[in-house]
Amino acid sequence: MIIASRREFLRAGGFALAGLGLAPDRVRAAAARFRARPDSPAPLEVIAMRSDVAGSRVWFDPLGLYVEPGTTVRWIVRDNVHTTTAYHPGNDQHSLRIPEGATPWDSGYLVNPGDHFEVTLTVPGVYDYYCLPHEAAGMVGRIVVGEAGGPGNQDFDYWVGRPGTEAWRPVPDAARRAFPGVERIQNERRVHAQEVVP
Ligand SMILES: [Cu+2]
Repeated sequence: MIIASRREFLRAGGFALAGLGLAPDRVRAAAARFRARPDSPAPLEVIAMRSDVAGSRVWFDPLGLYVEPGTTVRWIVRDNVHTTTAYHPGNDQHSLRIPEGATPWDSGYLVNPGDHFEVTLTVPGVYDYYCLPHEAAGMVGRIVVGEAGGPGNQDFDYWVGRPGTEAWRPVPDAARRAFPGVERIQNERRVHAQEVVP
């Protein structure tokens, strides 16, 4: 017995569609959409973007996360207005704290509860990111993808004095204090911000 691969099934489906009189370009478009769906969906992790009612305390939850390479991470607004923005010189001269060769991201402002933004992280290493309006308040997060390594695994000032980094901005003090350690993330997989005791 021959088990047809998805591609063969698709080809057969394409002929069937052509037989129904659909224009060839419509068939190609339909085939492309079908191919774009992965055989098994990428694993998905969700990070909530949080705030207390007064807006005086803001945080990512979890703020530390371990994932396997190829995982899609989705940030979703629960309260207040936020961004998720990678530490990368392309993002307003922030220092580089994602792996070399990884694509930086910037969600832009996510303003309504339920607004969300996704990236799929394939390059192993440590990824640090911040919320644009709340970085100075310590709203930052860290994701470890597979093996820890890269600039995000180094101390915050590793780049100081290196040629080409003159315009880079140092990580604010409150953000430095907020990042969970890489080893802790590897051990616990999900690190949550400390609960506020009223
Ligand atoms: Cu924020």
